[in-house]
Amino acid sequence: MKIGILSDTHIGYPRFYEDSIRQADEAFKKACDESDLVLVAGDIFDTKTPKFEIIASAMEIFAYGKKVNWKGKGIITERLPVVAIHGTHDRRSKGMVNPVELLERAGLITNASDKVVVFEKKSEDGSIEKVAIHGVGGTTEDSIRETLGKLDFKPIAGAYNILMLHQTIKEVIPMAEGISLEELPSGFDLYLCGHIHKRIVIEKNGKKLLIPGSTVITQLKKEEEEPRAYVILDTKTNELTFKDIDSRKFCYSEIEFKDADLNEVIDAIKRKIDELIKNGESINQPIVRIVVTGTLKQGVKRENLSLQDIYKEYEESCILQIDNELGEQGLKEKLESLRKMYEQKLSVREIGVQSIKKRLENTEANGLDVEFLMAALQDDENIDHVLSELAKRKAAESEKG
Ligand SMILES: [Mn+2]
Repeated sequence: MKIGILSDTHIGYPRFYEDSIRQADEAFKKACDESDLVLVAGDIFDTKTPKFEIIASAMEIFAYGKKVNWKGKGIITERLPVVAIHGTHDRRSKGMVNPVELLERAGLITNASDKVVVFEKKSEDGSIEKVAIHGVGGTTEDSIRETLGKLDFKPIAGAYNILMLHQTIKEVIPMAEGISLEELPSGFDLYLCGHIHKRIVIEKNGKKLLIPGSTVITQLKKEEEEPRAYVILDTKTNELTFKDIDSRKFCYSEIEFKDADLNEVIDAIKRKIDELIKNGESINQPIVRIVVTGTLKQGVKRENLSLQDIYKEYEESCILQIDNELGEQGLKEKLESLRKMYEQKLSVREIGVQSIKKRLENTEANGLDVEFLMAALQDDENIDHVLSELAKRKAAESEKG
C-alpha cells in the first residue's frame, strides 16, 4: 500500500495565515492523489477553538478526500481512508468536542485518536493487504505513559502496523520532557509522530520513527529552513519519500560582532539579507530572520541600533525579522553587574539559612549548624557524608548531656 503522511498543518496560524491554508491544501491533496490511505498526525488546527472561517477552510481542504476514488485504488474498507488524530494544539478536555472531532462528524476524516482502525486493499491478483493504524491523540507529557498503558496497543498479526502519536520524543529533543522510543510499545512497522516541526527519520533498536514536520513554518528556528513536505510510505519496501511542497522559503542567519559600531552592524545585516534573498525570484516573499549577537564599541548603546530603515527597505522583498541580541557591556559594567549579582546572592543565601532553620525546627536535626549543612549540601554526593556527620554530632551531644 502507498500511504500519504503529513502533520502539523496548523490551519489558521495567525502569523502566516494564508500559508497555513495554502500549504495544508497542497500537501493534503497531493498526498491523497499519490496514495491509498492518508494519515495526519495531529495539530490540524492551530487552536482548539478556531474561528468559523478557519474551520470552513479546513473543511474545504478535507472535502477533497471524499472526492478521491479510493475504491478504484483497491481500498475495500468502508470507512474513509483519511485518518487523523488530534494534536496538542487542537486537543480539548474529555467530554468537549475538539475541531478534529468536528471534521470527523462532518464525515471528512476517520478519527483514530485513542483507537485502532484497519484498512484493507485488494490487489489486482486478488491478494489483500491490511494496514492497522493505532492512534494516540496528543496529550500532556506527564500523562502519555498512563495513556499508552491504558490503550495497551499491540501489533495486529498479518497487518502493517503503524503507531501514530503526537508527543515530544526524547531521542529527538533530549532537553525536553518527553517519551523515549524505548518506552513506546514494540513490534510496530512504523512509529509516526507529529508535534515536532522539523522532518526526521531515525531508527533505533529496531524501531523506525518518522516525523514528517509541519507544513507551515511557525517558530522561525534554524532547523525549519528545509522546505515543508508530505511523505509517501511504501509498505512493501518500507521506503519513505519526502515530497517537498511549494512552501514559502525561510532563511535564518546569525551574525556575530566584536566591538562594532552601529553602521557596521547595519551594513552587515543588509549584506546578509541581500545574500539570502538573491537566489531565485519567487512569487512568495521569503521569510528572513537575522539574529545579531556579540558586542558593540564602548559607549555605543544597543538601543540606538535603529532597524526601522532596514525593515522599510526590504518591505517588498521579504518578510523580515531581526533580533537584536547585542550586548553593550564594557568590562567596567560587567564587573559592576557581577558585583551586584554577588551581593544579591549573599542575601538570598542568608534568607535560605533562615528558612532552613525554620524547616528543621521540628525534626531530629533541630539546632544543628545550618551553615555546615549548606556548605556540605552543595553537591548531592555529599548527602551520605552529611548524614554520617550528623549522626556523629548527635552522638557527641548525647554523651555530653
Ligand atoms: Mn504542532
